[in-house]
Amino acid sequence: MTEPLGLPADFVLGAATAAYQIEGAVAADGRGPSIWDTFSHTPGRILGGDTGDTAIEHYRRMAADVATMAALGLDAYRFSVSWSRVQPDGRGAVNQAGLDFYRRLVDALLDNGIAPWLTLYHWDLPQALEDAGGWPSRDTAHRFADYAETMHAALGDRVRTWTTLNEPWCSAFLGYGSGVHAPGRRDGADAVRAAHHLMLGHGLAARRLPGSEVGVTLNLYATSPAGPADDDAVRRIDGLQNRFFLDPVLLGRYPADVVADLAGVTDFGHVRDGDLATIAAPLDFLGVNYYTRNVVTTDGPGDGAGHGAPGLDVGSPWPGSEHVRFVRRGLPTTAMGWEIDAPGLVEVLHRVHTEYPALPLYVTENGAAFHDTVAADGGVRDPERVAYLDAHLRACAEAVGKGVPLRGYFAWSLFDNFEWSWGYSRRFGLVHVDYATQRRTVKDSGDWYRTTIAATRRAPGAGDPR
Ligand code: PNW
Repeated sequence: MTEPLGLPADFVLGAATAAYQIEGAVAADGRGPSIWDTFSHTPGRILGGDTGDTAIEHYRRMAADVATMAALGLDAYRFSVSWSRVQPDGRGAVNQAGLDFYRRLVDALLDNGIAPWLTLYHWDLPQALEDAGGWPSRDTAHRFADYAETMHAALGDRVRTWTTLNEPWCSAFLGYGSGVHAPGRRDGADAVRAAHHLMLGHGLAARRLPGSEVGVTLNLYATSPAGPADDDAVRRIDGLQNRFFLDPVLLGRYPADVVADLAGVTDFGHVRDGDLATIAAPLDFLGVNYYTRNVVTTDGPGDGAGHGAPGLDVGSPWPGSEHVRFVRRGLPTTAMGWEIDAPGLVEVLHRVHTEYPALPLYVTENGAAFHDTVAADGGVRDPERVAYLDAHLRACAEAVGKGVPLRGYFAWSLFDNFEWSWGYSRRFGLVHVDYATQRRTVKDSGDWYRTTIAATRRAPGAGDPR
């Protein structure tokens, strides 16, 4: 029997996906194009020329996929809504057929005792809104709030937990700064404006989801100096990656040092009176996505951490701090090249809890890519992923033991899927997908997760239910 990991018995254990990475069916039932359709169809943007046109056909296979979730015993499933399925142009009338898909999904989850965790925005902006200026344009924040209200009117009675944005750092700095993500623009000032309007959209949307549990998900990194002279490098990268979002959302202000670092990039003229109060809307939880630690230097070799797949032409996502290098320490890595550093998760959770107002926390993504294959006996042996998940769930238990109000964990990802600029070349799933046949096979890690969930429920004295 799998050892319980020391997690509280009521700790939420789920898994996550995102619409563009799994749904396919990009032209079905009136869906409009998103920036990821345009981007993935632009030559040179995605490794191998892959697109999300078919992905893992979740749109068509939803019922069977929910059955897989039930077989794993998931408490909760974190998914995102494709905005352009619901509002093909990002504004105006609702496309009922698109909305119905999410209604059916939510009903199927509830029928199986799985809590639906709905993310409104996981990077797939309707193309029509990008054509009107995209996230650097203030109007996009208002369109997002309208869309949030539309979704809430439709599903607010059945979905309790709502996340506005997934990883606004990626949307802003990879989408508009380095260009490694859609829409592939490369301008530091646009990236900073995009970040502001994403957060503004979050704050405007939060107040239009009454009666629900509302949060936002940030991708946070532990950040360490490569050497004794690298405190400034840490300050800069922690500033742009972590504090540039944590401070506005939780404290209602931008970090002054980061604003100063960006002096040559933008004068923040896009920030209006009252915006920061809007952005700091009261929240019910913060979602933390954690994958690795950034080790940084300003006086040694390293890479620019453009975060692109190899061979793709991308810029820097670190405006004003392009001179900082990212260093590898020689630790074991995943297939993304990301060093495995579970203590960094404890560090991040503890830091958020101690430096910001107390708030329930959830790890809304954590996981690892490896090059999994189906063995002759039909199974998928992925002991490295089991070890990764085990170490990070133990880190969660350690954080809980330190008094961090961490309430749950979502593995990234439930299924192998379209890994953005890496296409289908990197597999994060607990469930393997054979892309030629769409056959799903639960990996050893999926079996391990199932037994871990069951053991956590049973564990005597695993913690007092709250
Ligand atoms: C997150 N980076 O993406 C996303 O939320 C998922 O959709 C994605 O599949 C998963 O992590 C694995 O990559 C990230 O370069 C992509 O810093 C890139 C970065 C961080 C997160």
